[in-house]
Amino acid sequence: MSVSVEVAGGIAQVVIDNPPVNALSRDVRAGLIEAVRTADADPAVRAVLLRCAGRTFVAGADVKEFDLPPMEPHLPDVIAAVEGAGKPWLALIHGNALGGGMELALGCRWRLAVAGAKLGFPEVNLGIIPGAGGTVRTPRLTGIEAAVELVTSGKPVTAARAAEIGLVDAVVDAEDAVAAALAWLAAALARPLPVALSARSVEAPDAAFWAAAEARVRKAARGAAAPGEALASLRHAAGAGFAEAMAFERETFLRLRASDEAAALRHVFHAERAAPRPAELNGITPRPLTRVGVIGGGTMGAGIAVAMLNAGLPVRMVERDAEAAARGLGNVEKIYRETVARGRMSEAAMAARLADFSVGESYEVLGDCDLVIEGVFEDLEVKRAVFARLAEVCGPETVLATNTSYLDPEAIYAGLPHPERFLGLHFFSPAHVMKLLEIVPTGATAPDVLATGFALARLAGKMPVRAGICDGFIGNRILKLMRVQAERLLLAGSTPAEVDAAMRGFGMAMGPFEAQDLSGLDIAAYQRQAARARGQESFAPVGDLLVAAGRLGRKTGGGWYDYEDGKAQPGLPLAVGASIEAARAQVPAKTRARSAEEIVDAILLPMINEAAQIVGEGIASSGADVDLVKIHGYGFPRHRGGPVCYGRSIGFATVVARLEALQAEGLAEAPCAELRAWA
Ligand code: 3H9
Repeated sequence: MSVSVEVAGGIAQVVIDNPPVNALSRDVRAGLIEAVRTADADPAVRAVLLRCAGRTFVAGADVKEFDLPPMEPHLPDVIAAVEGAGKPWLALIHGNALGGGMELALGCRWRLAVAGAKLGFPEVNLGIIPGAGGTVRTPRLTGIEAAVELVTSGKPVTAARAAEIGLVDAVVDAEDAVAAALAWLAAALARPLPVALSARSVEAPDAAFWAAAEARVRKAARGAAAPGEALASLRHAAGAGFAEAMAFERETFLRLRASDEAAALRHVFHAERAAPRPAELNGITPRPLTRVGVIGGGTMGAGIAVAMLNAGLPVRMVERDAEAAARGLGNVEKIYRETVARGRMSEAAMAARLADFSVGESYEVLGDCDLVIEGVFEDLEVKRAVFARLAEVCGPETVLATNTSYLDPEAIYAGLPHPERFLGLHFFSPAHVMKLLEIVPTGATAPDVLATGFALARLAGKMPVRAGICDGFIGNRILKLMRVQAERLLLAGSTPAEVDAAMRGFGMAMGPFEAQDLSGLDIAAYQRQAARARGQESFAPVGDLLVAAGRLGRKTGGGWYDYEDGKAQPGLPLAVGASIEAARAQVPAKTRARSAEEIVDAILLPMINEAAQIVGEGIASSGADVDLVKIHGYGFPRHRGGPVCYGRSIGFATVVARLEALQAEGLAEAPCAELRAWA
């Protein structure tokens, strides 16, 4: 039984026990209805304490049921039964009270949060809105302002904040929380019963409040629909009676549940939970991780060092000389100082992290590290020299990792001893912030070494994705293609501003040209140069001309755009226009104006094709893995589910047909065999 009732001292303790997170599956909902009946029918019961077994209170509706038709009893009815019960209910919240879990707590007359608990409405992260009174009861408890923030952001609040905004009545200590709750309940029963939330009203704010809220929510949503729908439901709830507001919310919830956005976000939800524990590593014990070495203290090395320190792993950094070591220390300290300045860390916490950090020039100190990550300049010979030195000072049990983004890890470690302990760990800049970690085994990497890469990711809160070896692995290979498509569009008549606006309209964090201006055009140019030196083609006729003219992006005051006081200026810079014309003379193409939708197609459909090719070659284990890479490393809009999920939503057969049309225009390659198979 996932819901049990035990009566003692006049209190019925209703306990939900549905591991792993006490989700409100059909069984639990039925059990709660039964518990209401049991408690109401027992004359010995004065009140009910609702709590959960295991590590958390209810984490929400059961996501596994979302692809099935709604099943009775429906959650709104269950919560109505709790709220309307003859005996008053108190919810004791530990761990998380999320979504439907929070709504269930709102059906109770009182709520207590255990210190450390998180409470909120993450529904918008799943492309839906609360469907069991979250948008209706919350404003009746906290007022509309706090409710808008909670429900439209999807971000949970701490127990302390929940008490501040009135979401819970009090916070209790984790130690002996049940006894504390029983004592609190005894005192509460001596006072008048609070009015049920369904019987309360909301103070309706004025139109200016809603206009400001709408603008804020639209901006943060980056094209996702659910946050705006949640706001509309809250607005309705503030103006309408309880029953009407509930009906409006439910109708919106059911409509959104069936939307492409919700399907995409559920896909991401499941992919994110599967990625850190790939089935191929079941039963394989990772090597221990107690101390990490980092070679190189530049932007990448310092970011990796901070990511490791934040994961609780002491770090020894090695640089080539005293001056570089001092710079490495400076870079690490700078990251922490900025974190403290933003109020995200205390001085004491910074000092504690830095106490675990040392930097020097000698490789000998790395002898007792379990893992050493190389983050030096992207040059094969430089990297090979680092690993030759590491192989001398580290025993065979030490895992050695390269953070290369384009070089072949096999070539980096070729001929060095114990190749089974070597792999690629591709972090993304800034490494202490970005979640994505591409884990790149070579043909020789041992399973427990690969498992260590995944264990490290879990420890550091990274999103690990296994990638095979090819130019750019998964993420940069698709990025390169996206840039090619963006330049093809320029030759075919679009402007950088049109391309960027279309891609932002799709939901990308940035357009391809503004992103290059931010990172610096020289970085991609260097990679193109290296690729050409390896005999590969690298198409960037306009980008090459801009780099040759010294237009490297924001840092030189101009790249694809001109900048003044850090702001991109409107209009096509003369130099860019001239470069496009010059490139068109070399690579003739028919020019015409294109709609935003056509631009998005010309960029995204080839990306989907490349993703299919990557899966077909075995470079990625699944389309879902490609999606995680693009979402967590490249600003792909989460609510579109990643390129493969997006392709599935429009239909792979449609993708093939539209790609063939682009191919006929000279704007794309032919659809690959894998994509045709998907179609
Ligand atoms: C909702 O409530 C709608 C209502 O308003 C309306 C209804 C009418 N269902 O994340 P973890 C599984 S929408 C089923 O690794 P953590 C998860 O798949 C819902 N299963 O743990 C995994 O399974 P496995 C709103 C769920 O400690 C295991 O639990 N709620 C659900 O890092 C552990 O998960 C949310 O969106 C679920 N709802 O984090 C909350 N949640 O071990 C989503 C998790 O087999 N959940 N599982 O792979 C979370 O945010 C995190 O899971 C949580 C724990 C913070 C709770």
